[in-house]
Amino acid sequence: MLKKILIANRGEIARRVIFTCREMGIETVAVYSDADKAGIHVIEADEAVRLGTSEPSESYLNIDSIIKAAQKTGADAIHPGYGFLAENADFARRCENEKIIFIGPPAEVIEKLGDKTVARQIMSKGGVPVIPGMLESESDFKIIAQKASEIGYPVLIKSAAGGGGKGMRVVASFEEMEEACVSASSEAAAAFGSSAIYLEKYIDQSRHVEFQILCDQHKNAIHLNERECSIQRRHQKIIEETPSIALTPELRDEMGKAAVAAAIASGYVNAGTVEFLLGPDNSFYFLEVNTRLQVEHPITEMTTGIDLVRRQIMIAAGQPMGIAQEDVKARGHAIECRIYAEDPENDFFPSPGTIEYLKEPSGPGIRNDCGIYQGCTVPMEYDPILSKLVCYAEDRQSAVKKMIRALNDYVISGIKTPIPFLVDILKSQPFESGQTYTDFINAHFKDWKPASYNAENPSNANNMKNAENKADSDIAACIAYIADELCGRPETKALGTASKEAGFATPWQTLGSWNR
Ligand code: MV4
Repeated sequence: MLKKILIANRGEIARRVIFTCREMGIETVAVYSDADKAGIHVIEADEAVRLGTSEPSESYLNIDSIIKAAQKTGADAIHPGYGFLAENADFARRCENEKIIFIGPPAEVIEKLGDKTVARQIMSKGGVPVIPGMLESESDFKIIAQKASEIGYPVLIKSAAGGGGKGMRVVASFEEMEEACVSASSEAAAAFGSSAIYLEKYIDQSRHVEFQILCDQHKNAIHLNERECSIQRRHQKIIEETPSIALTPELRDEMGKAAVAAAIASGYVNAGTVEFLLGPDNSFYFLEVNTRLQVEHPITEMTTGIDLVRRQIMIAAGQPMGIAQEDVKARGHAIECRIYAEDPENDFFPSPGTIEYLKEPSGPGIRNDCGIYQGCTVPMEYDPILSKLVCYAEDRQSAVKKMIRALNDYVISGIKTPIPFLVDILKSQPFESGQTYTDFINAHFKDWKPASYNAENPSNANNMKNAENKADSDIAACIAYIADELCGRPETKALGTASKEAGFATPWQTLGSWNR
């Protein structure tokens, strides 16, 4: 078994990996940038190594510094988390060359699947349904237009290097084709350093349904059912759930088999995700493989009872799977809400700053994968995810109710969060009835504003989760005021005077050196 793992990441995902390592008796090494010297992962890990200044290129993206940190601390493996270097084939290859185990697929697999046209070729050969379109990239718009007229408009131009919606253009007619190709390839070049584009038939009214896969080094491959991730904003997922309301047991079985076929066709090893587009007629098509542990993996852990990080580590250590497909049994319903440091009232603009007060929700079936603590600072340099709130219950309706309750119990002050926006989505009729298509936010929540708004004190109004009417918001304002008096928010009054007079200590007094 592995003895020591370096975690090449930060925030909630680094902490998530540390927890499992601790349970497995594996030592952990955190790496950090200057912005993160008091980061949660530095506090939680057994050891911590400074990488460099706050810029990602000097820290979490710096391959040399991370390899050096692993060598210095004697780590035998690196867990990349998600984002940063997680899907960087050069990094995985460098680990292989330095005899450090990369907890993820082989570099060659990351590379192949990272090229969307190569991935389409592999899947097409492996019998996995792909969206009608081109299997190779093309720079001549006339050839692309030729293909478009064969498959029929509307079509979608995609970046071969891409993913995440960048360099993507829906084209409705021949007239729009040239301009769409030019702008898509220049956007792709700027975002991914490659202008390569290709064509697919555009599938309207579709859902994003992805399957979790696990593959060991001994050619065993299984799937752990799906996650429905259709609720996205600008290609950023915000709410994920499992099971998908759109799948029958038969369709789940069929798509699961296609996901396993995708794993086998690509020579996949470790945990991965096979993304499908599910059409309104229940036809499904391969989209891409994400060669990493995903942000939304906890909902699969909740319904299957399988710790995916533990499985990743066991697979990386060479152990056989030990789970047969028939042993995977999902129960109940799980939902995840992503809590970002962003302002839903101001076009989701980033909202970095200091967490002045934090109260996490709790109770049966609630899991909060949280990367912040009271008094910490949320830096502006990185992905602004604060935590992932996950609720598990017997069925979808109970899980939704639990999530609304948990969001209402969640207090984060000092920065803006989308909690009121999330509550409104979960309470909405289109969500309740499962109309979770990829255009959900645009169709139902484009110009969202909070239901009630306290013009006299907008910053307090932001933290009122239950403000359904003026009376509620007034009560919430009073509570927030009293809470401020008791906890002594530094910008409102001297630290904790009221409670000192009353004869008890506040968190701000007891935090000591943690109170930065
Ligand atoms: C599509 C599509 C419709 N037709 N491909 C967006 C990101 C990238 N991973 C694939 N995406 C899409 N590909 C065809 N042929 C619609 C989308 C899409 C989408 C997919 C998943 C989740 C949200 C989305 C939002 C808009 C468009």
